[in-house]
Amino acid sequence: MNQPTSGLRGLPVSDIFTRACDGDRRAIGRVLSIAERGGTDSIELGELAHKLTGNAHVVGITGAPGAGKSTLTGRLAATLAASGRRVAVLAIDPSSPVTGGAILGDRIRMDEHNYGTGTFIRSMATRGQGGGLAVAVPAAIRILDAVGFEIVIVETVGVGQIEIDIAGTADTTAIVVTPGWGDAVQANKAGLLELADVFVVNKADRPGASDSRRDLELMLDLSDTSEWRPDIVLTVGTEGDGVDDLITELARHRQHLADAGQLEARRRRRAQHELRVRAGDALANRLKDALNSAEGQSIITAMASGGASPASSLDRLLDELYPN
Ligand SMILES: Nc1nc2c(ncn2[C@@H]2O[C@H](COP(=O)(O)OP(=O)(O)OP(=O)(O)O)[C@@H](O)[C@H]2O)c(=O)[nH]1
Ligand SMILES: [Mg+2]
Repeated sequence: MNQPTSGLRGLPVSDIFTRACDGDRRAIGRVLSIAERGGTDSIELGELAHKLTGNAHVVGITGAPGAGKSTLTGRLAATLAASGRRVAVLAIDPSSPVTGGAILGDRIRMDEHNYGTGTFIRSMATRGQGGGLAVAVPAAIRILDAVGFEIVIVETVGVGQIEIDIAGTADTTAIVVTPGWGDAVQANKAGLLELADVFVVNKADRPGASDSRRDLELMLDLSDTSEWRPDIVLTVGTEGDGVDDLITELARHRQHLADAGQLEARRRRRAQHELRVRAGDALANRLKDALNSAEGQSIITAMASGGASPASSLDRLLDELYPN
């Protein structure tokens, strides 16, 4: 527990990873930082981790700001941990830099909720180069899976395409709404309803929770639920009411995925999304180099002066990008 950070300093990546697999929290934190930073260490880490993945149940918790996602995630994690499950939480902050107030605020708030001793919590923010969260989140999930967490909960605010993409690549996605018609409608507009495997009406201690349930049932009646009909769970995050029902529902969905052969399909979707983002990064870097090269500059000059057509300039540029 109180192992000094210096205990890891200078250790090869493979040793830190081994310690992480043994449950050393500092080592887990360190391997996540290595993955986030990118570079050669992260490539080595990726080679070690990927072979050990495929066991964790990845649960996305998403919904409007202030819906009670963190409170609920805390309860969920603590309850799972109390029953002996190894749980990790990735709390994604979409906008603020890593040093920003929101991250710190969330972290303190989460600690206050006492996630239980079996829980590992990590906040992540949009930053760095390239694909940012779209690359960093799957990488972190893979590591948490590899080091032996059975359940990885990813909390995102359900606004913005990146967050929605992240939520959509979980094995099981829970959409959190609060009482009142507006929330469900907003969630619908944001494209969140299609992603839902479980609906949570949190703050069910407030008036209107049963109306929200009815609204959601009506929306579900209008959509295709032949494969799976999401259940609607009422919770009071602050009290823990309904959390056991939510756990049951998450497990039921996971079982459905396994029975229907869908676990594989979801993982393929996650891999495809991540590959697309990574490829986009790699190609963009290559293109930048090609345009900055002497040949690239000459292609630009020729096209700008009217000496070469756009199509022939593109051909030349592609030759520069992919010499055969
Ligand atoms: N009355 C009531 N309040 C709740 C409930 N769950 C959470 N809250 C309160 O709602 C507020 C927001 O809760 P958070 O858990 O921070 O919500 P969040 O969705 O994580 O918020 P962001 O991460 O900022 O989007 C806090 O003041 C909570 O105490 C609930 O079931 N009932
Ligand atoms: Mg939160």
